[in-house]
Amino acid sequence: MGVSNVSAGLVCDHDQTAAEPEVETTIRRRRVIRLMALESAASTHPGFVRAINEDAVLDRREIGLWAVADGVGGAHAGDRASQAIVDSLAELPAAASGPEMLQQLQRTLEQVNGRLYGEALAAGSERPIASTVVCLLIQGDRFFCLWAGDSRLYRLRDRRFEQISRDHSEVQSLLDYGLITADEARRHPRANAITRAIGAQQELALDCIMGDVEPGDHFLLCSDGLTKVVDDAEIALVLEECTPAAAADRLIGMTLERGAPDNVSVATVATVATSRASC
Ligand SMILES: [Mn+2]
Repeated sequence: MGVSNVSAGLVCDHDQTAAEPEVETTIRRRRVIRLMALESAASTHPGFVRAINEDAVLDRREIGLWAVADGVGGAHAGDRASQAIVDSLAELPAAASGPEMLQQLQRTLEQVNGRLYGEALAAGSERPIASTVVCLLIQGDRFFCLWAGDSRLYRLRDRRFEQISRDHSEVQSLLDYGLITADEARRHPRANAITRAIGAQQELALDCIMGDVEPGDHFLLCSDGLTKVVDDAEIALVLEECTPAAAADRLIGMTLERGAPDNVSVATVATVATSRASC
């Protein structure tokens, strides 16, 4: 179990807004290049209750792309859907810029959506061939999160642990309306009911959040198999104390120790400052 990428990959970004004082005092303002190494790991496990693993994970540190997909449905529809997503993302070429990469990513997910939707339609199946997906794209000092469904992206920064994505689920809607508490949401009988997924509808509606990346950030992508049994405070502590590879193993391990009622997947990404250079 576990695929890990722990060697340093360099992300080079020309950042003209965050010039350091010694750079500004030179006659010709120089561009500051922020060098960050990315460390990452990904792991998935079927758990102890489900017969097959309908989750799939992707770790492409070399192009700054990670994904977790959680297949919906049974009769091998779920695992086919999540695997189709990850297989398509595995072939995504590196693009010249972050926005271009994001566009390619979106297009790829739309294509998979169309394919899976069409397949279920052609088979006359009432059940969709569908899967959630959460993607993290890191390009320079920006990140983009693209998702559909309830697989999540979290970030730990300066000891602040934050859920970046927002679930597309029935319980999230109940939470938004203040009808249930966060604790009730976790134990809700409709906790598995998602409102968006790749392949579920003809038109795909993805959500996207972008933000800055700072050295020392830890990101976690995960399926609900983790968050059903490990709470936020425990996850935050693991990310704070462990390297991405150790954190991925530890989070899967904690889930297994607690009976792993669902398939569980994690991808962990940390940014480490290497140096600042100018040119
Ligand atoms: Mn799940």
